[in-house]
Amino acid sequence: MNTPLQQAASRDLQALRSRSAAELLIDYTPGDPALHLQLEDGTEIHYPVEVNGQLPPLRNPDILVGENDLTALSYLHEPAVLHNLRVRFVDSKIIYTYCGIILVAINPYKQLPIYGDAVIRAYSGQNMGDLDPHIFAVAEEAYKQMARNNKNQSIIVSGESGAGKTVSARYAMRYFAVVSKSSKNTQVEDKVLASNPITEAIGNAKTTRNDNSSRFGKYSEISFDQRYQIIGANMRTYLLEKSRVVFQSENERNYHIFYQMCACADQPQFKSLRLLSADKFYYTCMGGETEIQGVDDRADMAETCRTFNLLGLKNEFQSDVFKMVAAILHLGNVVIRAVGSDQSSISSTDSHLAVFCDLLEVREENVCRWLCSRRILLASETVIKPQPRDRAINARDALAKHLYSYLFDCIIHRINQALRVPGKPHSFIGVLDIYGFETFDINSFEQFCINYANEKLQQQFNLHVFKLEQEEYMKEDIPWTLIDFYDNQPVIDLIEAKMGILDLLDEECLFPQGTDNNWLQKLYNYLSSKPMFEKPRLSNEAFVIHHFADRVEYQCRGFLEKNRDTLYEELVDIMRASKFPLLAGFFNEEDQSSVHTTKRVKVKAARPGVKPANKQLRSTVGDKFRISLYLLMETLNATTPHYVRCIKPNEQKLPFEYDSKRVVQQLRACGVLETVRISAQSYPSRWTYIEFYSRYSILMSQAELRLGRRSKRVKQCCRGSYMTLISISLDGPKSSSGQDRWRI
Ligand code: AOV
Ligand code: MG
Repeated sequence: MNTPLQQAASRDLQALRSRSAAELLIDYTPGDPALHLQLEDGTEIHYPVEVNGQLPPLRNPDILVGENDLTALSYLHEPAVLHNLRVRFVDSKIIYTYCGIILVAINPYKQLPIYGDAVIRAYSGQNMGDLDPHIFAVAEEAYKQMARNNKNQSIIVSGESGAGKTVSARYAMRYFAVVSKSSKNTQVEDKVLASNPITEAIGNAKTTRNDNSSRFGKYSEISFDQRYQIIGANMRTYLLEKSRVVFQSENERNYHIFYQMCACADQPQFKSLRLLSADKFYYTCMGGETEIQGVDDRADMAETCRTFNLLGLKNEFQSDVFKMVAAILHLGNVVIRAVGSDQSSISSTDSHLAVFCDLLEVREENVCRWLCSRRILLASETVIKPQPRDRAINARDALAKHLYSYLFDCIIHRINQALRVPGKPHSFIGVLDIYGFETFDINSFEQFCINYANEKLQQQFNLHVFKLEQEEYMKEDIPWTLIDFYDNQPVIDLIEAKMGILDLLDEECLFPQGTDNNWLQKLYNYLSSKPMFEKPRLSNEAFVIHHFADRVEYQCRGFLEKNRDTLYEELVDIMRASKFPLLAGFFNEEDQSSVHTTKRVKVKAARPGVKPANKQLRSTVGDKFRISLYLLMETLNATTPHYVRCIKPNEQKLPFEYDSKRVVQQLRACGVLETVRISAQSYPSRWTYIEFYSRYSILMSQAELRLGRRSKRVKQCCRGSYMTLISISLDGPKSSSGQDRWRI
């Protein structure tokens, strides 16, 4: 129970925190049960120590402010971390800081001159702590550890949407390309780098959070030979946001490639595609603005083509790709009219339908017919049932989404072929760049999957950091008790365990009459008692999950359809009968294993006890995603991980603007503060005797100094000085971060 005094104290502490308490000055009279604190802005605060049982966040000595590793701070707490990052970022324009094993990267929203080849050469061969924190230092560390320990490595980049993950991943890959450049096989590094512009053209789009938001996850394995030179690469992609192909919210765009092509509509090689400007196509104009400030779609198209060529993807393949993209745009413009309340039709003179069928070499009357009706199999006969307009539009959009996602997988497959290494590579470094945790005004199945992926990554990180910490103690024979850490297993269970959200969703999808609302009712019935699940007070159409990063409300509408992701059989048959080999291949069962990376994964990864056998027959999107994440974790756990945490410093994308509230929220969410907490709970200071001696020798007595000069006695000397230090420190061996247990 909180007494009024305790409540007041906690209010004061809140006030301190919100006012950047790292800047507080302290004035303390021994024996007084309260501290009289004065903030840097002059405000005085009365802080009862006994009630809280601990000191408020104490200011670090000036010498430590701006320190390039947060765990080196004497007082490890949220305000100090926040303050230190701000001093570096705002005052010194330094975007990188270490936090133990993590590199914290704050998005500067400004081009910085710190990524040139000369900088890469400066980092090459250096130890991580020797130069300023940098993405290149992390890349170098991974490269060095691969060579030294002969072990595969991973660079795991995370952070919320727009924080800078894709940019960081690109720089890491460029680092490897530059340092491992061999004289004879120079093309391969360029090819590996060329995969980025293509995948971004087809898998990135403008969202309200990021003008170049990745709408798929990517794990790029860069392969090396025995001499640690790049010999190829392989990409694994994760769940592309398909719905974007047919729907974009206000101020958002479809995938860049659509706009790049529309911007080049007048070029001779695109003439036959009969493209219009992007504002004339339904699938590219519904978000409003079709252009992005500072982006030249026409120039980007040239870059896309250049990288296609660099990768050696043939002209015929390129024109097939463009044909498919254009066909999708035309399909979106096919007008479907309502005929009464339960039927629909397409005009036989619909020009877009004609172009669509012409490009894809499919029969126009068939497409026209089977978009607007369905075949129903009865016991003794087959009847054709006309479909109402909304169903016909759904069928059209489902076809567009399938075409695009097959095309996406196929391009990734071709890139992988172009980068394939003959035989098994000696070792690899994987760079993981996935979609960041996101929450919008309306969150649906896509956000649910994205946030689920982020939960899995967070757990991988927690376990790794925790494991490392314990290993460290064992190595030095230090007695330790289990430190508790935030474990997000309950949220993961809520999503993926038996009778969890995905399981119930799959079950509902099995019923032909299943609905989003029935499923939601089941969630309410089975999961309401779980602490991480919540039924919103004001809605019967949504559910809330308490994610590690934030609380997110998901609207249930559309979950079933997106999870089933089915296409009418009749339309599949039409596509399969096409004379256009690329298209026919997409719908040909045998070919799909080469196109669909996720499908191959399915059988291998079946986890006993998690999935009823009958679902093996027809896997849902959620189920495939769960399995692909499981495999990703397996891969990551078999490598040595290196973590980069990207931070978005403000919402407005302003250069070097630091919004403390937003930053602290992300630091908490991405595990930086958790790492700090683990460090603070255990041994906050990790110094060698020599380092301790150099810092505190100024406080030592002449006798101690004489002892210390003989290097063998440094240890003994430090022990003595430590006892002196404790007796003169403010409150003995206790610091605000708990017991100050020096490793001496
Ligand atoms: P994300 O990958 O983390 O978001 P990006 O890497 O696309 O975010 O970064 C967003 C934008 O921030 C970039 O387009 C750049 O304009 C800017 N930016 C990021 N890092 C830097 C840097 N080091 N230097 C200069 N500008 C930078 V998402 O993919 O939306 O989760 O799904
Ligand atoms: Mg990205």
